[in-house]
Amino acid sequence: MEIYSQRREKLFSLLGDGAAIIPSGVEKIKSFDTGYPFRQDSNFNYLTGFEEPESLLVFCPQNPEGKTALFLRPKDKLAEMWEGRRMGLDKAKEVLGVDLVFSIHELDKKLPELLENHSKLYLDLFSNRPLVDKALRYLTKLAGRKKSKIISPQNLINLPPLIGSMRLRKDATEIENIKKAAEISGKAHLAAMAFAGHEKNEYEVQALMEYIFKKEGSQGSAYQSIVAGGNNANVLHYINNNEVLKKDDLLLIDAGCEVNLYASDITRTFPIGGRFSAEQKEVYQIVLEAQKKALSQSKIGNTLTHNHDAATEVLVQGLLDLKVLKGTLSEHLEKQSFKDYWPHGTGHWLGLDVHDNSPYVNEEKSDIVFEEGMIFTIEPGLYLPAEDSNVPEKLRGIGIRIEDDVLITNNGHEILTHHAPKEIEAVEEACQKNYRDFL
Ligand SMILES: [Mn+2]
Repeated sequence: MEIYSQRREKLFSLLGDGAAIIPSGVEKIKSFDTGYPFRQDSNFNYLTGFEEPESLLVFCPQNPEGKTALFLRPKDKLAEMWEGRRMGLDKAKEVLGVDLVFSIHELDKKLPELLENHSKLYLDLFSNRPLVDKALRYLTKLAGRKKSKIISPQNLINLPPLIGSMRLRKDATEIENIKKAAEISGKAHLAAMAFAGHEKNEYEVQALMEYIFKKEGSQGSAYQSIVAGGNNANVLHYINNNEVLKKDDLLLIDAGCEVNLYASDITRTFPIGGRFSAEQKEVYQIVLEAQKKALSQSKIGNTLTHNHDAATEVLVQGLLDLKVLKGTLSEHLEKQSFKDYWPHGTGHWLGLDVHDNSPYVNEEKSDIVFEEGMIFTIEPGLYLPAEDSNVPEKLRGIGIRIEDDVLITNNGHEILTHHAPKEIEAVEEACQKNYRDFL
C-alpha cells in the first residue's frame, strides 16, 4: 500500500492546488442482465490498488478535513451474498491509507463540498462524458453561491496525461508483474508452436494458449488474441480465430496475458507444418532483421522514432529485394509509399494498458526520450495479401510480425519476452515439441 500513497503524493505535486477526481472502472452489460468480467480502471488502480467497481477517488488538497477521499460501496449483507464481498468503509480507510471515506451513495452531497476552495479541477475530459456532466453540475452549483466567499473551480483540466507521464517509468513491482506476464505468455506461445498443425482450427490454438494463461497464474488475456493462419495474418486485427489451419501456411499469433492488470504483448509467426518454405524464410528474415535493428536503438536517450526508422529502413529495403516494391529506398522512405505492406508503428508503451495510456510527445511536441524503467514493444511486420497482384505470386498470402516487450535499463535494454523463440532454427525446433509438456 506504501507504493500507492507514494504515487498519490507524486500526483499532488503535479496538481498544485487543483482538485482531481478519478473514478473506478464501470461494470458493463454484455446482454440483458449478464455482464462482462469487471476490469478495474488502470489509473484508479495505479493510485489506490483498490479492486472494487462503483468507487471514486478524490484529491482535494484544500479540504481541511483531509486531502484524499474515497467513495465506495458500503457493506451490504444481501448484496455481498449474491455478488461477492466488499471491503466496506472502515476497512478501506485503514487498508488503503486515504484520509476520508464515504459511501458512494453520498457522492452528490459530499463531492461538491470536497471541491470547494480549489481553483481548478482535473478529470478525464474525453472518455468519460457522464462524469464530466456530473462534475459540471456540481461546479455550477458551487459557482452559483457567489456571496459565500467559496472559491469554486473555474477551470477543467484533462487529467490522464498527468498520470500517464507518471506511468511512463515503471517501478520494481510493475516490472516484476510485466516480466511474469511475459514469461507466461512466452510459455503459451511455445505450446502453440508445438500444438498447431494441419487441419486444426485457429480457435483450438487460442483456447490452448488462454488455458495456459490462467493455469500459470495470470488473470487471462490482456487483449483479444489474434490467431491468424495464412492470409488471415494480413488482417491486422483479425480476431475471428475460426478458420482451419493448413500445413503449408504460416500462423501469426498476437496474444499476451495480464498479471495484476499489467500486460504483456507478444507476436510470433511460425510454420504450421513445422518448416518454413524458402519464400517464407526470406520474408521472415527481413522482419527479424528489422526487429533486431530496432532493438539495437533501444537505449537511454533514444526514442520510439529511432526504433521505427531503423525497422522501416530494413523492411523497405526488404520489399525492394523481394520485388514487391520498385524504385529506390530513399524515394520510398521520403514518400512513405510502403504503407500497403508495412502500415503500422514499430511499437507502443506497455503497462497497465496494453497500449499504455502515456504520452508519446512532451510539451514541446518532441518525442519522449527513453529513460531507465520505460517498457515498450518492438513489432515490425510485413503483410503481403493474397489479393494483391503487385506482390510476386509465390509471396502472396504471407503475413509476418515479430513482437517483443522491451525494458530500458541503465546500460541498454532487456527483452522481457525472450522465452518465446524467434530465430528460424529455434522456432522450427519448438514446432517439433510435444505441447503436453507445457500443460
Ligand atoms: Mn503490440
